[in-house]
Amino acid sequence: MSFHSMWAELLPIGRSSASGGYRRFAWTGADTDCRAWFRAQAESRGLRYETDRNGNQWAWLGDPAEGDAVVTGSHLDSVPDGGAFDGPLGVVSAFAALDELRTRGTRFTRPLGIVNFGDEEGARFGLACVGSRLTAGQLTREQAHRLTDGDGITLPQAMEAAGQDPDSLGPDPERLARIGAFVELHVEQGRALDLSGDRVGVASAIWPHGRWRFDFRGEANHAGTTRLADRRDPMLSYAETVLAARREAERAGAVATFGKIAVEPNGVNAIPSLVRGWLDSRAPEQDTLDAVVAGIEKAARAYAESHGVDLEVVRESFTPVVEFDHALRDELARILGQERGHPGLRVPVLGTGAGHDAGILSGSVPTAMLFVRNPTGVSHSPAEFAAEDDCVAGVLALADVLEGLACR
Ligand code: HGY
Ligand code: MN
Ligand code: MN
Repeated sequence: MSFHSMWAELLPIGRSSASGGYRRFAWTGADTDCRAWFRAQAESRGLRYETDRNGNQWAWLGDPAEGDAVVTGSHLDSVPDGGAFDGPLGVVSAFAALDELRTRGTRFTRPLGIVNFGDEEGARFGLACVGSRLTAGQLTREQAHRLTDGDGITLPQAMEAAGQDPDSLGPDPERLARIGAFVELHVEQGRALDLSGDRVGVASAIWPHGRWRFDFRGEANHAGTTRLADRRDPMLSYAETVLAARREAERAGAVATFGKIAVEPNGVNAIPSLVRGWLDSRAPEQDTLDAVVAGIEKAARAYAESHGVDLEVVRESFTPVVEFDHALRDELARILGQERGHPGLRVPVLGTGAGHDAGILSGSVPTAMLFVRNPTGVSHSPAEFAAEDDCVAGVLALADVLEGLACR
């Protein structure tokens, strides 16, 4: 099983010595190193390698022009100080599953593709799933060109610096038309499998979710000499809004997180002029999510007004609810049950609040996901973990699924 050696090779790339977490942000040096790793894995297996117009990487066994390809893969980029498994587990498992099928002597009757979608986490430019959204036509070149990182570097500038042409960005319907099924394996970002005692599960749906930027503008002033009554302090409105977000989410059975903040001028002895906070909110249903975000915004406006602060709210990223293809979902469950000699084996089918490239592609291509057990459920953290025997079980499950789909 090649999983262990590939994993060991990829592990050090983009890892922060301070936190032990990863900083594999789009179009940075760490991303370039991950991309070089992907290309080396593809070419060492004699696969046809290509980078598409949106910077996604593809490795092909057979000719995709034949159509009805089975594709698997995920992403290699991370959130700030993210874990080792979110994304990379799906890419490493894809190559390891191919190796397993070659060991079995499997004959493929459909083209097989392995993909690394670029910039899934949106950690640098703020929008999730940039590579897959562009390919699926859910993000235009013009919108992508407007993306800017925290240092004021635009996406085109970052892409050019990494040797990728930003003017080629755009929808790729021809590529998607050649895909008959996309299956993404991913570490579970929750504990459902740990609680059920299963190593692998099949995804049912992804909650609707989005990102909103709250800009609280007040009046910069001296922290030591300005009377409290004379202040227009945006930090107060921000703080009250963070607590309101928690209340609204709890009340609705949703989740809401202010995990990122930017303060100007960000001085210890200066009342801020601007406090910019980013809200991530998700809920099982669309109307619940709408109500939660509306409730948070309403509270924020009341707080801002009470402090003489201006507020602008901008929706920066949004993904509607994803119901994975039922036929493909059930086919995966059948294959996984049958392969284990128990046709009636109940394979866990679970929903998730985490977004994925598979969710973006599900509007264009029959799509499914496999989850691998995460004993703590922790993700987007250096503590993210999956046991090696569970990872190997995931590889074998993916191999069974690919064999069932691509070797009819
Ligand atoms: O935010 C998410 O759910 C995913 O990790 N991009
Ligand atoms: Mn993630
Ligand atoms: Mn992910």
